Amino acid sequence: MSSPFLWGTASAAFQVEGALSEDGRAPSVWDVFAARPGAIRDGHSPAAACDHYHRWSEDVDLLDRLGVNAYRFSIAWPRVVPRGSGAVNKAGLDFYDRLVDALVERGITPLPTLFHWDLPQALEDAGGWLARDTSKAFADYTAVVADRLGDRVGRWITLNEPVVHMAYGHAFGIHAPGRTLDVPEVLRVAHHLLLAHGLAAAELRSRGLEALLTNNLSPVRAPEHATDADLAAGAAYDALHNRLFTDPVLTGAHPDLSAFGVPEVPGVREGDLDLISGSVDGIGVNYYNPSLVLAPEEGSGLPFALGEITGVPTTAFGWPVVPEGLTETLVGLTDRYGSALPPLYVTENGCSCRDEVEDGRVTDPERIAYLEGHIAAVDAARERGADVRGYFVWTLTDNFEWAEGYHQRFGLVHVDHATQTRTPKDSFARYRDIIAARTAVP
Ligand code: PNW
Repeated sequence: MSSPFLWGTASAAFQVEGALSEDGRAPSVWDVFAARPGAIRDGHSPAAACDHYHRWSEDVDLLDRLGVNAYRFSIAWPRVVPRGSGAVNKAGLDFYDRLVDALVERGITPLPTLFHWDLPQALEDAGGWLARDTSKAFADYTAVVADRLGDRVGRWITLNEPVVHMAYGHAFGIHAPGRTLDVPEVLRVAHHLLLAHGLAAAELRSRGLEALLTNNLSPVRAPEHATDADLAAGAAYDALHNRLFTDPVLTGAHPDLSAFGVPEVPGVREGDLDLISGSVDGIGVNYYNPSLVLAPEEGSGLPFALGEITGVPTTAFGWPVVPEGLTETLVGLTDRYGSALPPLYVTENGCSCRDEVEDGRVTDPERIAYLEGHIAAVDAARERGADVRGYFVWTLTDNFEWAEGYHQRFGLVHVDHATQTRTPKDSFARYRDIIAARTAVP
């Protein structure tokens, strides 16, 4: 029997858990970054988030009511190995053990992500992703978690969106750890993330487990009447955003990064690319929107500039709504990588809306339209030959949206952050009905 298509929702530890200093958890780079004045919009604090650490059972009940057969969540490295390497914190592992048991009991397949940006601060202090040792520490932490949960969890995501962590966290400084490195050092970070993935995948596979890598992908759009310079900028952006963390794992080579003025990626040692090559049993695709890429202004320091996609609806975040871009992404991967491409999973897709509770109800027609459009886009991609095995809505509950704090509400469930009251939105019922219709036994 082939395994069923996975219908789920996705979340991340730091965005929902709270309880940042409970049961032996140590600070992550996000705890420290969020405390910097000005780092988070309106100074919102991640301390409580959705209090999922205490309310996880209520959240699993919500998943049960939604009727999903899968749930993507992330494991907080600083809960399990508080200093990043060395001593293991049993209480941290126990938390995820209980969560996995509760999911499995309800027939919900757990899909954990091992790194969703919350690096233990102790590792950051020792060099963070600029240090090769961090990759090794990640593999050791992976082994610890896999040994504990591998009897119930068969499929794992190593890293979430390494390109966003690299660019926002290490080049632009708008995400933790808030660094603004120059291009070669940013690419060194990229290599250590890829190496971490490769080493962790080897740990998982040696235990008979599957390793997936989740990337944020955004198809490149050129402006009308594009010049050669615009097209060259588009190719440079595509190499950096879409291929830097995909080509090495599928083809064993880096994309052409010559536009960035770096002859080769720093830190790559003999054997590294062999380890990274072919290290995935699935590719996770997080899709939000396409990117309009233009030639840069003189002296901008980057070989591309980003424009604004007009003529389509936008989300509360200002992101353009373009469902066809998801079809294009999934079919594009299929065409580009051919037989080297493993199964695909849409591991995040969703939108933030201006959601307010009125008389106990949250009406979110924009989210319903967004989800219907993007699920149809997945169908279209499958009809065109893309081997898509699952779809996960970002996200179950409104949560801590990184530098935006609680301002962006991506949830199917509204959260009143003052009281932690959860109220399923209209989109929750719509997604429940879509899943029910599609998983009904004839
Ligand atoms: C993803 N962009 O982040 C993350 O995986 C989630 O943790 C996050 O909550 C979600 O998408 C919504 O933002 C992104 O600017 C951050 O293209 C930035 C971008 C895309 C995704």
